[in-house]
Parts: sequence; C-alpha cells; structure tokens
Amino acid sequence: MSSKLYETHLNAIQSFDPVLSDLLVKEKQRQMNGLELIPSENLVSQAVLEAMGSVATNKYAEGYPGKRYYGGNEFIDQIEQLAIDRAKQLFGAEHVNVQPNSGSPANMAVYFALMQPGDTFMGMRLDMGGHLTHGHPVNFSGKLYKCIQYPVDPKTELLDYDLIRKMALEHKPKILLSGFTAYPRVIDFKIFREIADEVGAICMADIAHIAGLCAVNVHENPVPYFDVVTTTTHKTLRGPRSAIIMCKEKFGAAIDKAIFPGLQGGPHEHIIAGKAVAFKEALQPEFKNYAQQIVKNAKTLADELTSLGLRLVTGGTDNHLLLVDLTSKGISGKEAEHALDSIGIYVNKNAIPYDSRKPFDPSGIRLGTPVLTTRGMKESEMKEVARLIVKALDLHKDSEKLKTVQSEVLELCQQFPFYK
Ligand code: DSN
Repeated sequence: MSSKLYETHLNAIQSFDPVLSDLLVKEKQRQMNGLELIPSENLVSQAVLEAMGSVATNKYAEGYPGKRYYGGNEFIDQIEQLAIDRAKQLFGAEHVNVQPNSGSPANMAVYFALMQPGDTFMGMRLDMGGHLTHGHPVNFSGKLYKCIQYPVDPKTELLDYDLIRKMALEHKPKILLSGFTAYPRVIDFKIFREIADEVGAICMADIAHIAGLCAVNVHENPVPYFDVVTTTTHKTLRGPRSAIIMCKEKFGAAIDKAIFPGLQGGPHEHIIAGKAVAFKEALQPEFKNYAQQIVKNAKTLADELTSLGLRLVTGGTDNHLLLVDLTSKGISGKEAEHALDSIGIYVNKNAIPYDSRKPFDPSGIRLGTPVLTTRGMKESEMKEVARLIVKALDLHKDSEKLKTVQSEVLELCQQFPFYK
C-alpha cells in the first residue's frame, strides 16, 4: 500500500468552492512535501477517504444496530455492525461501541458509565506522558472526579509499578487507568491488571497511541483481559479521526447508554464506515509488517539521534514515538518546533518528565514514525531524517542557512509520494 499513489478527488469542491478547494490542495501538498513526525498522526488510504466522503453522512441513526429512533437504517445498521464485528476480531473484544466521535468523549463515556462524580480514579500525569482526560485539573476528568495521578520514576523516566501499586493501595481508585501520549516504552499491562485486582478497581487502558501495534501484537494487546479499553482510530491504527470503546460484555450496556443517549446524538455513520474499512485493512497480513516497520524505524531514528548527540527520554524507544530532551542543545521545544516547521519537518513541542520549563515552551519535542512508515520509508531514510533534524537544530538561529535544509527535506519526500 505504501508505494501506491492515491488520488484525492476534489472536482465538485473545485468547481463550486475554489477557495476551499485551494486550501485543501495546499494542505495535501504540505502533507506530501514535509516529513510528518507528529506521532499521533497518520495518512489514511484512498478507501478510508472514500468511506468518510460517502452518502452514509446523510443518515440519522440515533440508537444502535437493530434499535434506532429513525427508519431507513437497514444498510446503516449493516455498516455499523461490520465495524463492530471487525473491531471485535481485530482486538479480541467481547463488546465494542464504534460511535464515540473522538478519544475524549470515549473516555468521558467510560467514566460516566462506571463512576459517580466525586469518585476516585488513577491515571498518569499529563506532564509525565499521560493525557488531559486522565485526570488533569483543567479537564472535566479532573474537575468531576478525584483523580490521583502517578508520575514516572525521576531517574529512569520509566513507569514505577511499585509506586503505582502503593498509590492504588492507599487511594483505592474505582478505575485504574493506564494510558499514555508520550511514553516511549513497553507498558506492562499485566502488572496494571494485578494492581487493579489487588485493590478491586476496574482495569482500564487508553491505547490511543499504540492501538495499531496492539492490534497485531507488536505491543501486547490488553483488550482480552482488561475491563475497558478505549482508543482513537486515527493514530497507529491508521483509520479516520475518531474513537471506539472495547469492554467486557458486563460493562457493554452501561457504556452504550453513556455514549447514546448519555453524551452524543446521531452517530457519524460515514466515519463509522471509514472505521470499518480501516479495521479490514488492519486485519490484512501486511498491517503486521507495517506495525513492525514503525517500531524498527523509531528505534533507528532514536539510535541515530542519540549518536548525533541528542538525549532521549528513557534512553530510547520500544514503540512508535521518541521524546527528545533538547536541554543540552540550548534550544527550547517551542523554538525547535518552529525551526523544524519552517523547513517542513513536523514535530511537536512536549514536556519531558520533571520539566523545569513551562508547558507552552517545554524542554522537549515528541517525534514518531507512523506517517513516514506509511509512506514507505525504512531504516536508511530514518538515518537521513535524523541527520536533517540535527542539522536544522544546529542552524536554527540562521534562517538563511536553515532554509537550505528544506530542499533536502523536499527531495526525500518526493521519493515517497502517497497522495497524488
Ligand atoms: N492529541 C493527541 C496526541 O497528540 O497525542 C492526544 O489526544
């Protein structure tokens, strides 16, 4: 798939709305002419794009397959059921809800279904690699519930399972959540399950970043033995911008009710159609090769950046992402993001554990390999990408010289086209 060229049809938009069409073409060109290293992004196939742009968008389907508040859903029911069945097969799930519009509402629905306001739950601190919905004070999850947040070990920057156990025994959370947006290492889901059992907590994972790896066991898949697992569908899973919830049958009714009528109205059936396509793609044998290559590429990028003098949080990576500590380079995460952005290398500024800088201008940048791997790049290209990153960081104060790196970026990108 990665070497094939995809066509985005914008004919109707082009004739009716040239202003918008022009912007969409520019965005496509930006995606094709740059090295996209934001680890939560990916490029979907032509088939996923077509499903999202299909007539399924026209239909109201409040409810669930076979039980809708509107007529005319005989085909929509089958589309949604296809997505459900394929997700079950892909992850080994007992029950799947494919309606969440995105990751945050997916997590919200789980909390609404399984906790009461004021209940205690445990999640990872955002500034250590967690997510806003894992209990951050500015987010509904931190406002509605009493959230106990665990850090990583200050020396190793790894999850400290002994500390997590100790905190769980002390606070007795209703839900113990493992979920990460900036953790580059293997997660020991079995220990999370043991701790949850020890304290009588519901065991939940948010596998948004690593879902594509979990689906093909390139990272351990917690779905078969966790109570609830949420994931977005657009990251390593390479589907549409959306989410699903997977759970044990006994939680299914409560979670379905929390999504509809609890939180959302009519499901976005065109996006659900896109999810059905993406799950079928992930069920193909090639997807395992893709997931393995994501990790090989990330490890090569990590090794090369390290040998070029950058410090990586935890010393490297086991998955699709890397967190780079720029302190020794004397450049902040924000400056690095801007400098790289200006020549078409896209990364995002990110806090490193125990960061002394502020979240809007932290000490690190977060990089990942899902997009470049989708484009067909392999280890040798990762070495080149690392060289370009370091060169650009070294030249960040000299905008003229920095611009010279852009032609090297473009040359590499043009060897790996994806959308026409
Ligand atoms: N925005 C996602 C990410 O970039 O990791 C998390 O929701």
